[in-house]
Amino acid sequence: MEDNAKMEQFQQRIDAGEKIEPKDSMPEKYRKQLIRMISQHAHSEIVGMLPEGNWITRAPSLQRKLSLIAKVQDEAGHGLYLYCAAETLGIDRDELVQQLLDGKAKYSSIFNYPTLTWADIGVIGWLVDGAAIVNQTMLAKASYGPYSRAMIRICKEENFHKRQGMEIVATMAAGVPAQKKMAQDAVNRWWWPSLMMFGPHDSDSPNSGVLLKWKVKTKTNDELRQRFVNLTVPQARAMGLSIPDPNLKYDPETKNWNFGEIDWDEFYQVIKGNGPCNEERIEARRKAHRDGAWVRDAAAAYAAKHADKSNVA
Ligand code: BYC
Repeated sequence: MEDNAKMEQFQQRIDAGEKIEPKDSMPEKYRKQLIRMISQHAHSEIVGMLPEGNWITRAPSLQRKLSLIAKVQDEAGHGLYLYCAAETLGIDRDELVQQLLDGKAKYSSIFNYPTLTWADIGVIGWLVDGAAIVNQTMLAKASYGPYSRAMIRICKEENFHKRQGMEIVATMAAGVPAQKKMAQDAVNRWWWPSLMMFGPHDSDSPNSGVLLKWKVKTKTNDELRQRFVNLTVPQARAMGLSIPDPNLKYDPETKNWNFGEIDWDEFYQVIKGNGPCNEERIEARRKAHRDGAWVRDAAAAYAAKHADKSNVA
């Protein structure tokens, strides 16, 4: 589907707000961009289980443990829907997983930071899932049907995650001074990495142009980052926590909270694989893949046996 007339036809469908479905004709570049983005998103959900999973055995109460286990399981589910959505574009899940294990695939920078205290679990729910909701509510309107539909369900679950996180943070912020200090310390460490989740500035974002043209994205990285800041600053204030940015200032004219500059050197180092936990995260995925080999073998043997029986029938 590369000649001009077909490209024009495709653009008309996009402009008319139609959803593109797996068997529809689509430009090769559209297909490749979606595989890139959806697979990075799927990997993020799977790697994203690790920082929080690290605290399941140390949750401070049975109730906290139950909701954390449920949240981490939800992230696994999100990864699976997203690998399925990527597979509708003609790529095999095994190939995508292998790219992750080989260290060739990107996943969200945020998951390369360590979870040092229990407050980090609250702050991840509040800030990281909060940022994800802002981004994914936009993606629920993406032009590719399977991706947009996966986002609707994922956003519902992310809302629960954000609430459980905020409730942990609010409880600690209203607790004894040591708890409040722990909550503030977690906000100080996670604030800037959360802003990095939205990607580089629009002027430095090589993929945004084509993604906006094809309505995979309907808002830019900077627009979404600003929306997240505007939503989150009042929440922090309501909990008595401060945002670690001396340049944060409300502009009554634009109704935006203006904020300072992100450390882009840090961002690019993390996405190149040099963040504090990149190696540990990939090693944990490799170990899980090795440990799960017998399950894959058993499932394949069962499927082969079942296929033999249905052939006989
Ligand atoms: N981290 O041209 P740009 C969750 C890369 S998980 C790493 O602006 P684009 C959760 C980008 O890929 C939710 N890499 O790209 C789970 C590109 O590299 P390539 C995760 C980043 O695609 C468990 C290059 O930088 N959400 O909620 O237009 C527990 C240039 O960027 C990042 C998603 O995955 C980054 N932060 O925009 C708790 C959302 N930013 O591929 C919570 C889906 C940029 O050209 N993805 N890069 O080599 C998106 O919305 C978009 O892909 C992005 C980037 C906004 C991330």
